[in-house]
Amino acid sequence: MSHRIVTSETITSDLSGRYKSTAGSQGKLDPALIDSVMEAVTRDGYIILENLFSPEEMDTLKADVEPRFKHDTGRNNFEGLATQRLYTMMAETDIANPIVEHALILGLLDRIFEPNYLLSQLQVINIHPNEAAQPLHYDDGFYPWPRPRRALGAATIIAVDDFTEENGATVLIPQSHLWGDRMPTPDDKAKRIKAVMPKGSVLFFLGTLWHGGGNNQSDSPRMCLTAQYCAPFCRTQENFSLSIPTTRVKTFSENIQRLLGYSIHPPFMGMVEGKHPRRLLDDK
Ligand SMILES: O=C(O)CCC(=O)C(=O)O
Repeated sequence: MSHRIVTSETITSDLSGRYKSTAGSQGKLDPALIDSVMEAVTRDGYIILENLFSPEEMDTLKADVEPRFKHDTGRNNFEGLATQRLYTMMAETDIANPIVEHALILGLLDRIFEPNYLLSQLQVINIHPNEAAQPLHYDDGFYPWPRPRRALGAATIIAVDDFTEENGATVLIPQSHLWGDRMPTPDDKAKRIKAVMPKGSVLFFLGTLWHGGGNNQSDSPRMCLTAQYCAPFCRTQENFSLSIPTTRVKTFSENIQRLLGYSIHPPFMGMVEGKHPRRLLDDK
């Protein structure tokens, strides 16, 4: 039996008059570069982009976010009982915005998702010494849709500190994005690799890839920034519309505004009173 999606053009076309999509408006990159990165992502489920950001940018980010942690530990073994997490950072600081909207990252997301994909969550994760390994998981697992399937999410993990064999570098199982609905077996776990990378590098991976934070056996914390993105018709993990005041969003770039939900999935998902949500950012 074949499955067909039958829909009317009205349901798929962009009905907004004033605010046409700004998707794909980031700085242009050589399409051949995006092709070669996407080839690895499609095959392996991930890629490491070494030194995409400078060590100095990472030091500046660290100095900005470190005083903002509100808790010394997480609340369970998923958040990490020896791990600090900073949520909703855009409400306080825009230090991470250029990283969230880096042209290469948006270029990859443009290939993976429909226009007007969303930022699903943004966190700083600081794994302290003696932290145990996080349970393996895949990030878009909360969308109840059978696997194997397309990715409904994608993520970046940016090494703010060097990621080493000892200090809790993210652990992942290459090609696990292709699996059906199953848990990792002992054989799969034997194929785990650690995303060892110098600070300023980015682990980019699909929401269907099995991974987790590593155990930190070193004597220093391991900090990362992580941004997760999702398809424009999926619910985001963090409810940024409620947590980031419009007055702050007005000061952000169009890319960030779009990622935070001041955009629509055609014809009108995301509307406010039947209108494009970007109108909320207009000066009255
Ligand atoms: O910190 C890491 O390396 C990964 C964390 C992670 O996958 C998560 O918290 O969902």
